[in-house]
Amino acid sequence: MESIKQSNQKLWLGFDLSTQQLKSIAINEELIIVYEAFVHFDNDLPEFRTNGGIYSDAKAHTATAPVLMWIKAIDLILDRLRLNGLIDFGQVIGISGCGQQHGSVYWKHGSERILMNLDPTRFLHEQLNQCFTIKDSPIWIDSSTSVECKELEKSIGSAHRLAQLTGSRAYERFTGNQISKIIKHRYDAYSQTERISLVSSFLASLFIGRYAPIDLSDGSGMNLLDINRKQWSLDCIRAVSLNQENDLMKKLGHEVVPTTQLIGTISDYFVQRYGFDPDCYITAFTGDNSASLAGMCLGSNDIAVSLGTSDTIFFTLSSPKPSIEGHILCNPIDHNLYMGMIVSKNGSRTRRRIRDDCADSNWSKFNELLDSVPRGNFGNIGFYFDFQEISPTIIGDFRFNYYGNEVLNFAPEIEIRACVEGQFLRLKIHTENLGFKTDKSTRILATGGASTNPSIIKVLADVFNATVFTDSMPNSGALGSALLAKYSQEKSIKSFDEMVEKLRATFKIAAKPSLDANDIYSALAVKYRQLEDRLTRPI
Ligand code: ADP
Ligand code: XUL
Repeated sequence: MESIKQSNQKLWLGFDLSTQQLKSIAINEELIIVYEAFVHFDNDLPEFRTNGGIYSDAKAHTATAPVLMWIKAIDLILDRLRLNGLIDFGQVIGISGCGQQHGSVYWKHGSERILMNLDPTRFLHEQLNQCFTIKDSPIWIDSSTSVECKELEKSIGSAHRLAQLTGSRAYERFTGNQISKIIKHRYDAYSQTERISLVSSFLASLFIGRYAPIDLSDGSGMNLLDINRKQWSLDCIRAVSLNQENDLMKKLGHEVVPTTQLIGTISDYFVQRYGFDPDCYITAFTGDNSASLAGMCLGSNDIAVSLGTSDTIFFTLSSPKPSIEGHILCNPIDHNLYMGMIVSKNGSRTRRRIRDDCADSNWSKFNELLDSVPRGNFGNIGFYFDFQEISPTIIGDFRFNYYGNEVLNFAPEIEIRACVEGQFLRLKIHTENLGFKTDKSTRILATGGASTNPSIIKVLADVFNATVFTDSMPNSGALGSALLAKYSQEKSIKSFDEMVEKLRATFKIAAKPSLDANDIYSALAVKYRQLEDRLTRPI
């Protein structure tokens, strides 16, 4: 990162409102990152008392985050960018952003008027604190809507038909099912709602000073969008709204826009308060994984592995085959393409819990112990699910020895390796189930907090038997958003690929698979599948 202030430079800003923090980066015309800032929710906004940015109730399977915390984070990050004096907001040509997928924000009637008339001398959070009918937004970790999922699948015909239509079978965290639960259990709040935003379109709304449309790529994570016709599916909207489809359609905003669409210029609030140019344009905001697809400059044979709060795998697809496992989303860059995605809820947070339990809360010690056990972990396999996993739908810890017998404990070093190997074996198996085959040319591009950890990355290379590349800048969501902001207005560039060609070369080899990796992990994958089947089999 270069932090030298230059006069006359053009900048593009990207934001990422993720689970644990808000991140922002600025790139210049050469796509060099010239500034970045973070607001970590637990540490920087302790008054909200979140744990990892969320409130969760394991018994009720709910997970939420306070909307006002997200708004305070915007106030804070812009002040940090301004007070540091390194960035001249007047140089910003365009802005885009992304957010954790699936989460929903419920704006009270009259809020758009408030958004349009914000007083630049006051903080956003002071002026917007009465704007939400639901103060704690349901987020992607929530898995409390199993009943609504069954109802939606039944109403559309089957899980498979819903997947054909929307790209995914019904998932608890998908916004349509969350909205359905709110209609049933909090109808008062729902009826006072003027607009429902995704986390991404909520953030965009703050920047344009009115309600922002949902984009096609993040919209694909709602079980409400017809991904073939690229418009809302009336059948799904009717099903989740209990036949009040016109009302819900209005609340969602009728229009769903391509991800690279310009949705307006920056609100006067930011012009007056921070000195943005009134012509600074805003490109539609999207989901964090869609923005990461752009930020990682993914080639057609590549797989991106994001090791953030969730572990997520995604790749570009030209002929999608929606199935009841994994997800198909509209592609954020090229609207003729799609993207495939597999998500595991128990990613970094679970590794951190195992680190705290087994390695004195220290990543170096965690790595030392991980490296001290040979590949394959002597045949021991572990499943660690702090949150109910998406697939398989299991919660809790399960440990099996070489003979496949369940045991209560592992030694710390075995526990650590079992956790990391198990997480990556699950991703590998589920990626294969979606029809993706890794071959010799496959590159794994790793990003997210844990991608900076060499021992974890080595296990990733071994389990997938492919070379892992990382970027020196692991915030691919915010970077992708800044790139999409630039691309959306770039008239002289033929393709996104052409624009980011230089960046692609900056990815560095982080780990190569060992010669024996294929043999070891092919055998272990067979065992893992059998144990997973055993755990999910009804008793
Ligand atoms: P998100 O975008 O989902 O908020 P990040 O991509 O920023 O998440 O990653 C944050 C996670 O990365 C944290 O849960 C943290 O435990 C993990 N992390 C940070 N440093 C390391 C490390 N050296 N080794 C493994 N995991 C790490
Ligand atoms: C994707 C998903 C997560 C969140 C994390 O389906 O649920 O990856 O987007 O921010």
